[in-house]
Amino acid sequence: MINKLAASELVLNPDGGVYHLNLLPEDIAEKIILVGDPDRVPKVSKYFDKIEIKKNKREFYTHTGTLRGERITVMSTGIGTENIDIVMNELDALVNIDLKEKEFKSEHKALQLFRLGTCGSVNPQVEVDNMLVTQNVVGLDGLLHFYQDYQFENHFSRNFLEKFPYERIKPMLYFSDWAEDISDYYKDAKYHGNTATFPGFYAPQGRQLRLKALDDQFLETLNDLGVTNFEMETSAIYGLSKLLGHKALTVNCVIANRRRGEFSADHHASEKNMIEWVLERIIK
Ligand code: R1P
Ligand code: URA
Repeated sequence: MINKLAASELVLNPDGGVYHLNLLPEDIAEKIILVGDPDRVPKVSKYFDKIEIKKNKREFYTHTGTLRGERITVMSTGIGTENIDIVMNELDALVNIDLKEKEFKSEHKALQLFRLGTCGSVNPQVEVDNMLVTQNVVGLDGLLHFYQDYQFENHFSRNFLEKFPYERIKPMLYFSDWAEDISDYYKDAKYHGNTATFPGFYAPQGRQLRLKALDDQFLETLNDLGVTNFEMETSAIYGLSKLLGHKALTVNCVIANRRRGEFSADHHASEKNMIEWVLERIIK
């Protein structure tokens, strides 16, 4: 007997589309660019030959069109891994669940997901206004603790977990083996690194305005464990992609050098560079 997903579990809109993303299966391409900031969506889609679909709900803005004749989607995720939980599950539902029958499809479809984000570096040598491709990611956000079957191990993760000193934080580590498969495309990125993803921008990333953070040496400690940069989405993108059978790669533009206290003088220009650099490589 086939179990159908209940209306409370796979929530759909009156038009049959997925609840938060407000999209139908035909609204997305297999190649999807994920950006945090909704304002970054038109900055990407302006390079498309044409835009066929524009839809939005809350912070999730989607444009689908063609670039050099190939179908492509750009979507904003807003800030944080809790939004990525929604984005990944609903994107997967669009391709791997029959939304009318509310049943899993027998054939699996793998999406290609590219996060184009911004980040802060914690390695003093990683300079602002350059791009960094994420090889390994340390999830300090906690999302993947709620899923089963999440153990991803490699040399970096074993070393990190052995030496991580903060008992009250439970790291989860992931890596993109796809990043290795397609590294030829990205080998000219200035930096390849190990990203840490956090559930906040201030104390979680060691920033102290009026409140003290956990440890004054937080940035140095994580950098000593091999972390190059901080942001707020990649752990969930890499972890859930692995579990759901999708391919994912994060390219972040470094807009802050935390160890030197520097912020990009023109992060819009760096963002534009990154968009053009990635679009050239995604679709030849
Ligand atoms: C914080 O300012 C936001 O910027 C970074 C962080 O991951 C977080 O989402 O990425 P985006 O520029 O893609 O939003
Ligand atoms: N995004 C982050 O999450 N942290 C930074 O320092 C810069 C961008």
